Amino acid sequence: MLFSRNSKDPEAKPEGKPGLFGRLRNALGRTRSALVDGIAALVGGRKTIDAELVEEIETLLLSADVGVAATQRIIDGLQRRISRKEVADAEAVFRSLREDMIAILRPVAVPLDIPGDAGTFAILVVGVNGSGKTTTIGKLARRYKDAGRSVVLAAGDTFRAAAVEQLTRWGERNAVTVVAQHTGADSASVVFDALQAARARNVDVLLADTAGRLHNKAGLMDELAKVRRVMGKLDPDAPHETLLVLDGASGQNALVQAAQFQASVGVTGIAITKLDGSSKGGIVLAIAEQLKIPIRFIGVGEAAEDLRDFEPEAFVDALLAR
Ligand SMILES: Nc1nc2c(ncn2[C@@H]2O[C@H](COP(=O)(O)OP(=O)(O)OP(=O)(O)O)[C@@H](O)[C@H]2O)c(=O)[nH]1
Ligand SMILES: [Mg+2]
Repeated sequence: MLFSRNSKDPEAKPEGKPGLFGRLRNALGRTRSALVDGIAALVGGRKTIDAELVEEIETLLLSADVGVAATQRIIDGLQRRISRKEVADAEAVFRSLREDMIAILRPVAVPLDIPGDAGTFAILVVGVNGSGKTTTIGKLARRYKDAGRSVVLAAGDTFRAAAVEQLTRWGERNAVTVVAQHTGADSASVVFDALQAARARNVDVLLADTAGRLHNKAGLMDELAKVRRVMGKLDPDAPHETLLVLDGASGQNALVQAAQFQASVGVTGIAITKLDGSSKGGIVLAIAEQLKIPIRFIGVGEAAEDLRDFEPEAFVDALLAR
């Protein structure tokens, strides 16, 4: 565990388990205390909402990794409302932030829609080392199984010795077939075999793991492009989704990674993981404002149910909860 969860949840269910919103709120606790507690302290101690206060809020947003562009938009919104005399107290400040944050996030909150009868839907999962690719695949396998979909996993990370084993464990836990070869095998060939098998068996969803790779290593990015190409030989629309997994604690570097993966292999969706361990959850806003790529999922813990559909209102409310 990267942090110890706050067990005191006023909305806790009778059996002692926090509800979905409570879990999200707990998970975002670090970012919230960096951002919201700071703003509340600033606003609470003042009689007037003035320029100096706005500047301090701006600094807090930037240090929570909200990024320059999204911060500017949120601050502009706040200033506009102040000049219209709509913001006179702390509540109004928070309302202003909430409104603009949701406006930034809403356009990228596009759920991953898997059609029911269109053959195997192939999801290629990419990202830098340790961002959470394999774990996200395991969580997705569980989610799709629970929804009554058939699933096959492709152990396309043939580089790291323990990678196949890690994926196989997720497969076993969820009674899902894992197609794998030996360490050092050609990743494209593993994914090709897996997609072929999945299509032959009319499987609904193929989830293809890949080795973590630094976004600035051209050779490794070419290898990913090859994986894409061979998938396209079996089905011109495959991969139907290229899901980039970004570590929510990696700060502004996540934006650089995304740009590189986008240029090399094309990215159709993003999952942002480890928001539970990070005080920099504002990166979600930076990603939304600057990349305009759909954010499909957020990871807020290591358990299967800790992969959530990305819902802007729930996210912002959990972030700004006091
Ligand atoms: N707290 C927390 N941990 C996570 C989350 N997602 C993944 N992890 C942890 O992050 C670590 C790395 O996850 P992996 O899924 O192995 O990452 P990967 O991208 O497959 O790594 P490589 O294959 O080495 O590139 C593991 O310890 C996971 O349990 C999350 O949302 N929250
Ligand atoms: Mg992995």
